[in-house]
Amino acid sequence: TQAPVNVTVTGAAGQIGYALLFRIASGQLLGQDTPVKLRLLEIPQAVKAAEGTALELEDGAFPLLQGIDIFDDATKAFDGVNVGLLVGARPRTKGMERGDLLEANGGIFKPQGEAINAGAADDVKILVVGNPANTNALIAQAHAPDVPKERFTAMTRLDHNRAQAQLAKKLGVNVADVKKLTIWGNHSATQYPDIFHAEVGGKNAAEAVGDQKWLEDEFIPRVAKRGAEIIEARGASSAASAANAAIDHVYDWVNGTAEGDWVSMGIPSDGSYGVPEGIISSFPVTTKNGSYEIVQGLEIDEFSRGKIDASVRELTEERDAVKQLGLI
Ligand code: NAX
Repeated sequence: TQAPVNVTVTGAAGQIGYALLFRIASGQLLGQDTPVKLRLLEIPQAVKAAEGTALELEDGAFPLLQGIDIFDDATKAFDGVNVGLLVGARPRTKGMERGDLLEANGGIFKPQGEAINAGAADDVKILVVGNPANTNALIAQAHAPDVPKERFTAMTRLDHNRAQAQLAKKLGVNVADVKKLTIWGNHSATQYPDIFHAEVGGKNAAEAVGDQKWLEDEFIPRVAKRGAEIIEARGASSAASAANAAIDHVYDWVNGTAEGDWVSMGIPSDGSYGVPEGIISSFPVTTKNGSYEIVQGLEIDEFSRGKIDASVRELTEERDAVKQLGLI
């Protein structure tokens, strides 16, 4: 058997953490042949709650779980990290301006980036879930100059999965029949879920839908605002579905995407599709042997171009704001 993989989870005592940790322990993050060691990071006030979760993890008697350590110090938590799930973040509270939000998160993701730089394993892979995820990933990346830039990613897989489910429902097919969907841009309400290259049972999805009005007035806003719909219904933000998407993101990054399909990941742009180099934006990607590649050569029509540009503009504004704050 393999040596255990060190998985660091921040915000471990939060609601996503609670849904995520048991699935990691059961082998769903990396596969059924890969033992894991969990390294949980929390703020001091939440360490006790994380310890409670650790007791329950023990009670799961997971054969692949080879250890749990709990820290309130990022340098320790990221020591030897192979896979880092950065879930803990500072949420926007009443009266907070965007600048305040970015600054508060800078106070979290800067030291975590430094800790990753100091202690991460050579093969480290980072997924930022905590919002604003794309820009938080950019901040962490900026403070980890010794780690290859492409190892810092942000989660848009929940948006991808939401789009897949909505499209399957509309067409009355199984989600597994929907392939090649793309989320472009920011994990925010400006994101663009693109069905023009998607396939349903081998046919073009946009043609199968044949309803531009549904696309513009229902599908795109429903996917982009699904988070708010969940809060409205549940009285709390998406947790198990977010944890599920984090599992999907990392599993596919490590184990590869299926032939004839792709996934969406927030990754540092290489300038593809006119997205400014360096910002962390969502793209269609295929993965293989632990690395990913942007799907090239897709034709982008005027409608899609406008949507992608709008979301990318928001990302460049966020980047400029954190630059101005001295966070990158
Ligand atoms: P919770 O508030 O339940 O949990 C967050 C946890 O993070 C808390 O236990 C808190 O103590 C901890 N924390 C705060 N600062 C920390 C630090 N510096 N180091 C370590 N831990 C720290 O939030 P939860 O519902 O779990 O959501 C976590 C984050 O995911 C939020 O930022 C949320 O906005 C974001 N989401 C991102 C999604 C995505 O698709 N990218 C979707 C779901 C979710 O909304």
